[in-house]
Amino acid sequence: MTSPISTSRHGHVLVISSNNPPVNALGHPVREGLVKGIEEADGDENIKAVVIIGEGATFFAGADISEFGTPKAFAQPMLPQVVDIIENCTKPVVAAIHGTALGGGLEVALACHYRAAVASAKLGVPEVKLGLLPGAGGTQRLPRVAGVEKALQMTTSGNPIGAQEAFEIGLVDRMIEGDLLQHAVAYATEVADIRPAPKSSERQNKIEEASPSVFDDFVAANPRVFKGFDAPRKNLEAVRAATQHPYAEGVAMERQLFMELMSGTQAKAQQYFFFAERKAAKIEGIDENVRPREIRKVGVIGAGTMGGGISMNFLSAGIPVTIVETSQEALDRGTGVMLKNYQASAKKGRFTDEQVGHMMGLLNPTLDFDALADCDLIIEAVFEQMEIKKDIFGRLDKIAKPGAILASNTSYLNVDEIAAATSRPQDVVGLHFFSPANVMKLLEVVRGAKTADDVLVTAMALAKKIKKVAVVAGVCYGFIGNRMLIPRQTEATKLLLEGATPAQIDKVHVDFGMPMGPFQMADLAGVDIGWHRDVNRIENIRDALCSADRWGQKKAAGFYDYDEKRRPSPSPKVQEIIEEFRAKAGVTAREISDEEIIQRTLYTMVNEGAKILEEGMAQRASDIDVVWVYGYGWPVYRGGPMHWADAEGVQKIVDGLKAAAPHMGEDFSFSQLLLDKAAKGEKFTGR
Ligand code: 3H9
Repeated sequence: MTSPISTSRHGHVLVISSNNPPVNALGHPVREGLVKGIEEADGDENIKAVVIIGEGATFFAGADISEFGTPKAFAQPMLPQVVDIIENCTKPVVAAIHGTALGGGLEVALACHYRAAVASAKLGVPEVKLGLLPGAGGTQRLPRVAGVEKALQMTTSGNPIGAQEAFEIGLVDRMIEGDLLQHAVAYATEVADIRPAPKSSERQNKIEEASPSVFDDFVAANPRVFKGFDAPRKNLEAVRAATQHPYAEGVAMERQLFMELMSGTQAKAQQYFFFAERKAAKIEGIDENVRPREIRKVGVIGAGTMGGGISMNFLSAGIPVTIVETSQEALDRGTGVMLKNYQASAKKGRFTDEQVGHMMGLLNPTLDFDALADCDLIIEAVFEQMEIKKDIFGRLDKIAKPGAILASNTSYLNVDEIAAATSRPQDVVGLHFFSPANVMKLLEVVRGAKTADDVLVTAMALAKKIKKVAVVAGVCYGFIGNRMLIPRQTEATKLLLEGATPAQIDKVHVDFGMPMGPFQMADLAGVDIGWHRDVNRIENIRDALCSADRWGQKKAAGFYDYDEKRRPSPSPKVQEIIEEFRAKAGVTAREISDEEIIQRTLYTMVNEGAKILEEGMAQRASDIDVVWVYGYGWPVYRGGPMHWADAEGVQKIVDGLKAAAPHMGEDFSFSQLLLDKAAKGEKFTGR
């Protein structure tokens, strides 16, 4: 097999190039080739300096994650050795960075004596997002070069910084304009005679400058970074080791902490999720030659919270949007909210005022439905009622240009029925955005029975362009995410009658790692969603809350009472309502264990996920996990409901459901797939 690493001579400079598409990951052949390249430079007296550069889109984007957990990860030379060999090269080595220098890639760059980068390059250590820490000297070299506080930020957040910022803090030594290779060779020639070549591992000044309280201050200022996750804390410990121990000891401690993380369940879940997210973009059964339709202009119907948020995604990506409303007042309110949201982001430094002006300039607000005629994609985001949606799609059918994609943002309704209101069901698709639509990363792409392949391919490509993570779902009530909420909500509400409190149930969910529990979520979203005041029936606790004006946070009263700062407290009134219903149903309250809450609210979700799979409503189990992590805040360190079920043991889920089944009655039925997996000892997600 030919090596991905090649060398070439440019005068007295040896250029070591890596060609390992798509991201120049540092798999075994790359590591081996890098060492050979350095040996070639060391052994040749005509060579005075070295440049390491990546071909294609990027410098090294990190270790090869697909090697983790396989013997290849341990094949010699391993990355910690490679970086030491680079740093100990007898000739100065320049890293020539474009694209991304991430993780092991930045560690390679840190081992080089000089770093040159083009302005568009990004540098970072995203290992924490994989449940890890930089394990090839990164936690020891980065604070020495970039400073302790910056190293803490970078390692615990995993977010990269731009080359200009890296230059300002000394992580990049030279900014390059024009041809990277040519300038890097010139730079290497310039520094060829400087001895000793500067070694990151020997720098001490930034370590000595650091305030002794930097670690405590950082933890106090960033409590959310550490909540639930193992890796941020260990990243911090490794950086702390750099400030307290000589380099070699620090590296040994880094290794120890790295191995601890690598053998834990969180790293497994987070690495699984990295690939799950990328797999979600792939649509089964569609020829890879199918090309997306061109989307130059988008139409949005409805300027409410959803319509406005959806529009912002396209404006932010530079795509013009025509937004249609039925009254000037609603239109003005909607565009006003969009502007306010952009201005709030500008205040946080995410946009300049000029960019905000440009994005709002791409918006065409109008009351004229016919103005949608020249749009390539039209997204309906109006009231969730089938008759209204059908009417809109019927009208769209008459005015939309041929080939335009007609999308509904429905969260529950039947996309095939909506499509049947047109003469072109092949152009109709569901695009289910999550609220707030300008923030939430998830997009469920609902594939109707007749949706054309190129419409789906367009939706997936567009999702990437507007920085969403898209998952394909089939047509069923609630698609993937909301469908799985139904058993959770049903059982949570029944548990109230049986003796649990909203606070107890929510606490179990928050302790599990969810951002909020079912009742906190109901209060936030609005207890009154789907409740009709005019139908004056009080059949359940929710109806009773609504008719008592307890609609959730917006009324300062829902399942909880809220003070003026929106802080919740248990509500005696709600307790009264629960007890009334309990008495009516002739139920005697009993002690509910946290275990039972998990069985009835989380295990039932897994069971519903299995039904979704067996009905073919999701392409793969990992897609369900992507929906729940990005749409509902399932803790990524547990991988998503299906990966979590695998980690718990599918048999344990089945046993728990069997134990809880007498309380669940007719609301519950087993997924055959779940039972089969348990019987065969199989997993849903394979890892
Ligand atoms: C590390 O370095 C540990 C060390 O500290 C210590 C070791 C001792 N490996 O995301 P994309 C694949 S940990 C293997 O769609 P983009 C990816 O699966 C590593 N494969 O592209 C996909 O495959 P497919 C630290 C990788 O342009 C394809 O490449 N580094 C890796 O949107 C394209 O990926 C990271 O965590 C990898 N490292 O974004 C960086 N990276 O086509 C992880 C990507 O079959 N990577 N693939 O689906 C990224 O953040 C993004 O991929 C990147 C490009 C920003 C680079």
